[in-house]
Amino acid sequence: MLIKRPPDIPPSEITPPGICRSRREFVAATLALAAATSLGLRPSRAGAADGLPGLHPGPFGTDEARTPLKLVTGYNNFYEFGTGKEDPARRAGSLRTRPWTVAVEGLVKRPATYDIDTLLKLAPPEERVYRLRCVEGWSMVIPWAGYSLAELIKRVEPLGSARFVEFTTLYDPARMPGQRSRLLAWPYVEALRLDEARHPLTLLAFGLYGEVLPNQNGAPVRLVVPWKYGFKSAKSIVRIRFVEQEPVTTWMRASGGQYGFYANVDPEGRGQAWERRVGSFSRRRTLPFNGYGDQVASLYAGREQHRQP
Ligand SMILES: Nc1nc2c(c(=O)[nH]1)N[C@H]1C(S)=C(S)[C@@H](COP(=O)(O)O)O[C@H]1N2
Ligand SMILES: [Mo]
Repeated sequence: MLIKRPPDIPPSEITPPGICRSRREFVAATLALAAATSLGLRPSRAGAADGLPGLHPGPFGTDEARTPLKLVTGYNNFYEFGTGKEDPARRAGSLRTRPWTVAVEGLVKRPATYDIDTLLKLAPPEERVYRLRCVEGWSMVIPWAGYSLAELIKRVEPLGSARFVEFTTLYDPARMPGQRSRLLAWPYVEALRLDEARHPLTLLAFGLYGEVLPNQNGAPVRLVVPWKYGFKSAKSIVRIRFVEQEPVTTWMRASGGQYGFYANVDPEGRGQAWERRVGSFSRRRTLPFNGYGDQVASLYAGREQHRQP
């Protein structure tokens, strides 16, 4: 993703650093992590997970090879802990995820502040193997654990005036060293249209590979929106707010039109035709909606995908 926008550079000139990075650099990083992985690969143990009792296989699975756990937890984007891919794994240990509350507020009949352990038990956890694709041109296949955000949405009963849902990450510069720089407008804010948020694919995730989420992957609770670029999947959420107006998200502020509000995975978009699975060397074509078009394309009927508003 982009780092900084000096005032004299228009947003259209900014390329995310991941795209600028040479192939050699990418391969070297992947190799180093893959070497670290060979001993540490753990299969998912559905149902046996500490802290995720009752985890059972959910819908929307894929048979594709899963990205090894060490890569899932060692190659991350979590700018609150730095911009390097290995920074979150090295630095996110300082994040304390208990006690933790998530305020659900705004245009709802039943606003509530949920303790994280109550939120975790709101619905039975499912294991969902999703592809997640970053605008930087890499992707992973990850067995997430959680339940559809729709389960929470129906409990708080949105008012008829609610059209968007905004997700806010923790603001804690003492523990999130990246927030001490003005790289982005902290806290990180992302948002979905209400129908996107309610779509059964949209996952409120508490774990991966059968275990509670590692801090670097957004503990204790994050979003996973698999048909959109990874940046829409906000980590370490403390607030979910239902609003009428389209929220201004962190990446909209930072990069203007390039990573717009809708920002669905779009192979027609600038430099987005190809991707590389982290841990593998071959490139593959990026699919529209990251391959979830059958489920979600109807949400965007009439909207031109490559002209992200
Ligand atoms: N709070 C917060 N959420 C975030 C980010 C971030 O920097 N801060 N990065 C996003 C981006 S660009 C991606 S690709 C995914 C990466 O998720 P992962 O590291 O678990 O694979 O998290 C997204 N969620
Ligand atoms: Mo990303």
